[in-house]
Amino acid sequence: MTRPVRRGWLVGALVLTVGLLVGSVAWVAANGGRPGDGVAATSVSRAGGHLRGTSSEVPDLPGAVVHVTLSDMGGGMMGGRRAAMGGAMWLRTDTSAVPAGTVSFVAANLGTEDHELVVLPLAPGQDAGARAVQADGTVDETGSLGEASRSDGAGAGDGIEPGTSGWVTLNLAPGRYEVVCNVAGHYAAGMYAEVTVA
Ligand SMILES: [Cu+2]
Repeated sequence: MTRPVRRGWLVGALVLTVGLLVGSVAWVAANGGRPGDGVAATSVSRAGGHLRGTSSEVPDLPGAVVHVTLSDMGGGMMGGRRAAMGGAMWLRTDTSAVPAGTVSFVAANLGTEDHELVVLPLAPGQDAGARAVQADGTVDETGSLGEASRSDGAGAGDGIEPGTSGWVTLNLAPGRYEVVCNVAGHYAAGMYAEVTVA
């Protein structure tokens, strides 16, 4: 009476075990079998989603990747007052030099207000941080090579909201570039950094 029941249970357990084994082998084949791709995508999204402290899932971006941190002191003051203080905001890159060609920028906003990333050329002899600030608190974007100003997305948008990332992929010729946040008052408050493309 008990034996057939027990055998049935054993067969069921065996089928389940084999099924799990086949399933995990199939999963490894599907996810671990691609050389490089899956691993790269995972590490990049980790960089965007965890290490950089934002919720955005950053895709696998082509070329050399420059991670940029955008931040501010918070505290709820208006941009104009903060700009007048100077140095209350910052823009940092994890590298100051990349090879020419395809370059992707990932901008993580760790601050308390919207920021953005604009890539501008630097003329020979021109220093980062030395652009004239216009009456509206921005700097001239003439010659811009592109920008990341969208929350959780690529390219231009309405600003990168706090706790999110934006990104952009550009083709850069050798030269010196200045990456800036051109929200009114932010350049004057310290949001710029130099990147050399060689
Ligand atoms: Cu900013």
